[in-house]
Amino acid sequence: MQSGRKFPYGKLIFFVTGNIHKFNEARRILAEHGVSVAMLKVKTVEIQDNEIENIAKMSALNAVREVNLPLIVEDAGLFIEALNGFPGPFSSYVYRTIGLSGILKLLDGVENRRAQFKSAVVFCDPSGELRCFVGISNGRIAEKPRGTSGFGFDPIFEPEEQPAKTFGEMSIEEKNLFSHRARALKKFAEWYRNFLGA
Ligand code: ITT
Repeated sequence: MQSGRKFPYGKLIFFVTGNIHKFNEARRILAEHGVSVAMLKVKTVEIQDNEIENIAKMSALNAVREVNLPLIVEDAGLFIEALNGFPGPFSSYVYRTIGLSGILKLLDGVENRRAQFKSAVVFCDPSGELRCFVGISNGRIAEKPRGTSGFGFDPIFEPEEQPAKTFGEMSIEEKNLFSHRARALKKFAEWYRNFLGA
């Protein structure tokens, strides 16, 4: 094992996010894979890029520079096929501005409602290790919002594995069975346990 890989925290990772819903989803999925997680709020400037992987990488590098701890950052977005991938990397801004009703209006009368949630989880540590794990959830945009669980676009996204329900109608455990974030975090956890010599 190389030096710098043995952290005094065991299989603990810091998750830099301001989104408690993301953190709660991550806590459960990572626990299932033997990794503990602590939420860390670090004020970093989020760059704009067409690729969420690049946004997450820059945020992770900046955060490590600030706190000098092994950490993960996640960037996620909703990519709607009929809108050529919009809102994609601008999902957070679009959610805050036009919201669910704005997206539904853009899709009014549109037959193709295929969409994809994508998550990029980036690990970075003070030794300079940088890894990116991507997870995808395919599904469709519902005609109307349903459910009050979760956050963001959850009430209008029906995953293809469980099309009768939106993410907004699911518990965290159920959403984690199909979600982009859970898939990316599972890949991260498997790699991280190995990295730490589990
Ligand atoms: P961070 O502090 O981790 O950056 P954030 O909420 O700003 O939290 P993102 O920058 O990754 O997160 O923004 C992605 C946006 O995409 C988010 O605000 C939601 O509107 C939407 N989104 C991402 N993942 C989602 C999910 O699992 N369910 C619903 N909406 C999601």
